[in-house]
Amino acid sequence: MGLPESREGQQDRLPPGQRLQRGWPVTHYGPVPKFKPDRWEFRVFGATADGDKHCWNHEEFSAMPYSTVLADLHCVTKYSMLGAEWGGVASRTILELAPPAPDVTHVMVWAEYGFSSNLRIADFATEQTIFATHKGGEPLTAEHGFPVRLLVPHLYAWKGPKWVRGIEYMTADRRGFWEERGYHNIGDPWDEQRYSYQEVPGDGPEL
Ligand SMILES: Nc1nc2c(c(=O)[nH]1)N[C@H]1C(S)=C(S)[C@@H](COP(=O)(O)O)O[C@H]1N2
Ligand SMILES: [Mo]
Repeated sequence: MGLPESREGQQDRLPPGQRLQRGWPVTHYGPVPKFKPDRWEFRVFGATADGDKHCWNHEEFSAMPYSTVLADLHCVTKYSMLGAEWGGVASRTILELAPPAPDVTHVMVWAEYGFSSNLRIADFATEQTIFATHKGGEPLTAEHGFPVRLLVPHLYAWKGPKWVRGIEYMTADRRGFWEERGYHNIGDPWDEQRYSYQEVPGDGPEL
């Protein structure tokens, strides 16, 4: 009989050391922030092409072009969720609306309570990278990152902050929250880049 049709082909989409997760667990550090629509804004700052900061309030952000992607989520604690449909604003849309200066190499993604994660600009700019507001056509719930969370499907999921508030364009790399606390600076699940002690020179700034 083999695997049910829906699970066929899923095994080779699982990075090494990961197992399939049924359902959708909640994983994060710290409390779930309360969404305050009148105080919320999405901010692009740092080394922008025009030197200005770009801000959108929640209404403006919600009116941005809406994209969907089918994407996997790999948690470094070894579970993976495959093939969910995520909807929201593509990172490429943000890159077009608020372009980085030519010498930008990295992006820091900032979330509520100062949570952050750093990405190489090329990892940020993939077609699959999305500031998700919806999953499976439904708005995200508070614990999964409402109103906006990032998804970078080709990297471990801590690289996708929930409750995102903006991005900072950087001309040199800097470690984000988990990257300063023992997790790998790049975080490629296919290479099992889980912990910072696995880094080789060039993977990230000195710890
Ligand atoms: N703000 C914030 N975002 C976060 C985290 C966190 O601690 N804080 N944890 C990350 C980790 S480790 C994972 S696996 C995913 C889990 O997303 P989920 O709770 O929607 O499944 O969120 C990521 N985003
Ligand atoms: Mo995770």
